[in-house]
Amino acid sequence: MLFRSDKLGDLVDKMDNVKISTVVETIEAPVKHPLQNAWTLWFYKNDKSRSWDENQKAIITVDTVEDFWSLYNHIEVASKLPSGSDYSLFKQGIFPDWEDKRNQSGGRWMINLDKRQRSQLDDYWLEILFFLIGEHADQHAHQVNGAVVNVRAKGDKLGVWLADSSQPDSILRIGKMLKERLGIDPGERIGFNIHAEEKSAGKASSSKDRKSTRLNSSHPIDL
Ligand code: MGP
Repeated sequence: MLFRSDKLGDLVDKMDNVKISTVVETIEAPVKHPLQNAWTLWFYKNDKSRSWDENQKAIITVDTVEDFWSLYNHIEVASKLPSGSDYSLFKQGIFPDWEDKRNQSGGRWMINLDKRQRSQLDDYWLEILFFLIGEHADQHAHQVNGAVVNVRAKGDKLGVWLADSSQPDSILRIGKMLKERLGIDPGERIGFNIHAEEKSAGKASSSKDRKSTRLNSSHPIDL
């Protein structure tokens, strides 16, 4: 009898353990919703003692909706970053510079904000992040490599980086989508800059000269 009740006791213990471990498993492995691509967040710290590339730091790569939100909720919003900082979100494996082999033939749509538009910066950036991770460029989504927000005292900038600047149709389509999503007035113009041109202009001239070069010739497409 004693033997039997011991056995029963063991069984009850075992079943209790089974229940507990099943519950723990359910809590530990909630279903996450995968993104079509994995995306890496980069932070650029404006440290004058380092080179531009050295100032780029990869923070984390996310590949689910839940991990994206957890990341977004844990980091400072762009408008609160020190001036001179950038956030970049790029497909995993792409360095956020003109030189990366997946960027070098591409360009970027630039949205330049007036100093007084600082209050809109975080909404614009979040909308762009949705555009990226939600693959909202549809059949042109393969063109979208990433996006950058430049926090600057002179006026913040948002750039959406595309892979191939020789595809005017998809560049225009993406530009139109961006204007619509951000609610940019159709009468307001945004410009597309080709990376290779920006890079060579940067090497050949001062910052002041570079601006006029861009305005005069490096906007093959304006919207
Ligand atoms: P920026 O950070 O894009 O704009 O470029 P900012 O700070 O508003 O300056 P402005 O010149 O547009 O008025 C600042 C500088 O960073 C550039 O002139 C380059 O020297 C360097 N830089 C920027 N980008 C995006 C790159 C890049 O992709 N590769 C390299 N090597 N340097 C870059």
